[in-house]
Amino acid sequence: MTRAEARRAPQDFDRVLSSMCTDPHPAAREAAQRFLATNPGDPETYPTVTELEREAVGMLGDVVELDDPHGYVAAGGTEANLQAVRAARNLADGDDVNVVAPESAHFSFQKAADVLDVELRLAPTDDDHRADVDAAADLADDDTAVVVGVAGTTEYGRVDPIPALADVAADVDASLHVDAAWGGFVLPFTDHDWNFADAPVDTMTIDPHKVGQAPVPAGGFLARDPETLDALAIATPYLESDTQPTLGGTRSGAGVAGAHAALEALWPAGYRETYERSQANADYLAAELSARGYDVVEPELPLVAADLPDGEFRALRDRGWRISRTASNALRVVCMPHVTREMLDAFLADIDAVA
Ligand code: 0PR
Repeated sequence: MTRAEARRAPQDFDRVLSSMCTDPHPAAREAAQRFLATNPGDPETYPTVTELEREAVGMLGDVVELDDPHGYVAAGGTEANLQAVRAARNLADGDDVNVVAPESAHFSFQKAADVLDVELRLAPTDDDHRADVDAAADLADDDTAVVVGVAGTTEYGRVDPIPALADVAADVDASLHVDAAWGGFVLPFTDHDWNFADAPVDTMTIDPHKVGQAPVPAGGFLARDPETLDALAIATPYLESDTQPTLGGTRSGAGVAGAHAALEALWPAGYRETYERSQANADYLAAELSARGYDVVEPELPLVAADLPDGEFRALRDRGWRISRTASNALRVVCMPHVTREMLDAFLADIDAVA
């Protein structure tokens, strides 16, 4: 490769340890390429991709144990979270609504609150980085439109007590949204209570473009009731279809076809295999870091957080490792599908070298 070519080549995943993006499944890559010029935002003109989207939503329903799912393939978790808040706001009585979420909720809820002009009330997390249910209950009131729980937090990979948060929501007649943007493709293979069968969840974010191994952009927005999508629908008079519930107008057919192909190839056996390998890698990294004397947050899902001195963090970045830190400055390593044992051994060898 010439230097000019190298400048235009996407970077590979050899040293990417903190990103929630990953190498797409080959079938998903191929499907995305074929559908690059299609627009699921205009279903009457692009019926093939529209049918793929319907099937993809159906398969997402299988992943989250929802028989008759309503939803669509969004641009990402940010859009899906925003749409969940928007639907809840539109369905709520009164105009002074608020959203109750744990402090660990992704920053997309800040964007949603800002765009939708609703108040975001953040409940503290407990010693193990999970939503504190009593604190959430204290914040919830008659103006609460939606209570949010996270199933697989961005920073620590924790699962909030979803059934207890459902009770908090029910007590104030609010809806319950679960953000499983990252966790949704690993949780089916664990014992956690997180999905539509485990609790009266109203809406969920689950992103094929993260652990789902679909190409970007492919987020997932799912709802139990059709009324949720109705609450988002806007009239589209000059299109052949009458209404549009999505936030985007023209949308990525590549994202839809890629998500469909990834789900078809990997659900459930491929995702299970990925989960088992990633979890084993996370457990291995956590044990190796502990053995070296670092303070490690036990990985409940395939995400390891550990205290690492600033100097070592910077030295590792200088060696090309793509790593990031939590708000409280811990190193976080997300064991995505592309993260192999060999990568982690190379990373540990570099930690030993810079320590
Ligand atoms: N919900 C959760 C739980 C998330 O972790 C994220 C993204 C979102 C929602 C928003 O999803 P979109 O980014 O698809 O809109 N979490 C990652 C993060 O903030 C996003 C990311 C992905 C960051 C790849 C860097 C990166 O290289 O860490």
